[in-house]
Amino acid sequence: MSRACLSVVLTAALSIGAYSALAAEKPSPADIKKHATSPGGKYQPSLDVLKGVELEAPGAKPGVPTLSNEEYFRANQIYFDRCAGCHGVLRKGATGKALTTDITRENGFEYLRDFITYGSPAGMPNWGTSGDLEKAEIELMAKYLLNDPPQPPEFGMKEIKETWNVIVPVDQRPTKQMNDLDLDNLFAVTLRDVGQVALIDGDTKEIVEIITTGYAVHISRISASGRYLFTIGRDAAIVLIDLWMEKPAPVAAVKVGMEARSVETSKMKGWEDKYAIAGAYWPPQYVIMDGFTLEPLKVVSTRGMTVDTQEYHPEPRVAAIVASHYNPEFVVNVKETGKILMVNYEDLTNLKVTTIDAERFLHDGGFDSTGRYFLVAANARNTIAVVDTKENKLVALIEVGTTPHPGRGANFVHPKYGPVWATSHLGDDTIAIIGTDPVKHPDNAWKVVETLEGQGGGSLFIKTHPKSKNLYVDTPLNPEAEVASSVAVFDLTDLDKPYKVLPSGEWSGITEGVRRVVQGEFNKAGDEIWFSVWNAKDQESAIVVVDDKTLEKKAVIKDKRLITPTGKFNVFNTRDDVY
Ligand code: DHE
Repeated sequence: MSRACLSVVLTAALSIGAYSALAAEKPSPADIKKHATSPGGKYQPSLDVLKGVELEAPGAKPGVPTLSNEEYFRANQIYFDRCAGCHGVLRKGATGKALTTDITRENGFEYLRDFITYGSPAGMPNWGTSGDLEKAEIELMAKYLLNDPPQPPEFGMKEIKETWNVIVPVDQRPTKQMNDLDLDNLFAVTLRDVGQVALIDGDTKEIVEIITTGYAVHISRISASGRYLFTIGRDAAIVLIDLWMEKPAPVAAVKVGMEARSVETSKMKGWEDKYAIAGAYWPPQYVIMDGFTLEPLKVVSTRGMTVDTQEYHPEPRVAAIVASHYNPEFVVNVKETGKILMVNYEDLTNLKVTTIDAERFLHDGGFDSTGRYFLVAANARNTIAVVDTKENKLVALIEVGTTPHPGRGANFVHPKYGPVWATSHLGDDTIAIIGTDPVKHPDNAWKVVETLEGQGGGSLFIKTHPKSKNLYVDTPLNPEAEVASSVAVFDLTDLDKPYKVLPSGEWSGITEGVRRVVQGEFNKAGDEIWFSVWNAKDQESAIVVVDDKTLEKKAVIKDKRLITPTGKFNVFNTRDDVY
């Protein structure tokens, strides 16, 4: 991870638990010493793109410190980078407390300055005593919080259309695959800090193409036909790549907002490839597009009431989106309100949306092995929500460990409990195994049937494959470098056996950096798993390929173009939801 990017993840994140911040008493020096930032706390959204937007300073107000435009811009940068993930873009609160001026002005400058300096044991980071912010920066932030929050611009159909670009019209694209790549076994690899995706041949392990995508590109998804690859950057830029071209290349692009993380394409029988959808963090909205050209067709806001207290939330971000296999629908997870929207794309004019009240702070998730049930982590609520995508109903809310982070999770058949899905956690070392078969194993369904103990907290992704007998658990955000650079492997035929540790960072041969080992992804055959060895932008990174049978190193992919590799998406497994 680059230093800048690490600081984005670490510092933005540091604000976890800030919810109790301003409501609490000023902390005592003894309490201040209790501060510890958990790995979960190191993983909050940073409004990375918004921080670059020049927003005008509010005019002078009696009793409120005036900031120059320059000071205001700097304060906005710090706020969007480090605070907005928890306190919200509009400062109306998310996982953190609201910081609106009715609250901040009552507390006053000195209180705010001290609170930012020392933090609170409940979770507000000690920005000053940790050395993360200088005294002058803290004073600037205290003054900034006394001023009205900025209102970043909206990004409606007009703005979206202005960014839309069809690079190769549909009628000028090939009518058959023009290259001899084994497309099903191609991997799209996020090169995070250079805003690129590397297409790597799963058989030869050669880089086929490096394609420029959006800023700090986040994920790739693949159309139902396997022809079109969609990438989304944190700047909400979507790039559509045609894998049939002689040299796979972008054929369309569009920006669906200013900050985003998720993209998906229609997979229902009869609707394959037809539509794409992307969800934005700012403005809070989702956009349905033509799947072949990215023409924006429909923009829908997610602003609304929370599922628990039923209060209005002005900026509920769109987190994971998956495509239903049972209905012509997208499953859209709205983070801050806790709603799961089943968006039916049959008739975009008379849009039918089934709203399922789940739990607040939905983040990431995946299907069970049948593709019928979708399990998603409400991470700040230590809960997995399950929805039935056939009946469009909430099935269960299951309490798991601290800050679950499944990625898409892992499906396997448990020797005792039958079909299960598992998640690891950012906030503790456990792996929660949940029964998913309400027909043959009704007593185990939608319950944690077993909890394993892994290497430590800071896990982001867990993975297996229908053909594998292993469960791989990464720990890239663990504070111990050795744990962050290795993977724990459990034997699925005997979960009582101690896990094995694969020192993938060491196997890469790289000696510099933390070598965070992140996100296992299987090849199509399910006999090898790829891990990114993720280092800073100016350091060497790699991909280590592990033989699933022997658990030995099979190959190391190194190339000077492989800068900050993180997520990897095998075309076949991503298209068919195999995990
Ligand atoms: Fe992710 C998935 C949001 C930081 C790598 N990430 C997701 C999804 C969301 C999300 C909502 C689900 C998308 C879907 O399925 O439709 N990620 C966020 C954040 O808000 C957060 C915490 C901070 C931020 O400001 O972005 C964040 N994510 C990261 C990283 O730092 C990671 C480790 C490295 C990187 O490339 O940025 C990272 N996120 C990933 C990956 C996936 C992902 C690899 C897809 C996993 C999969 O198997 O599908």
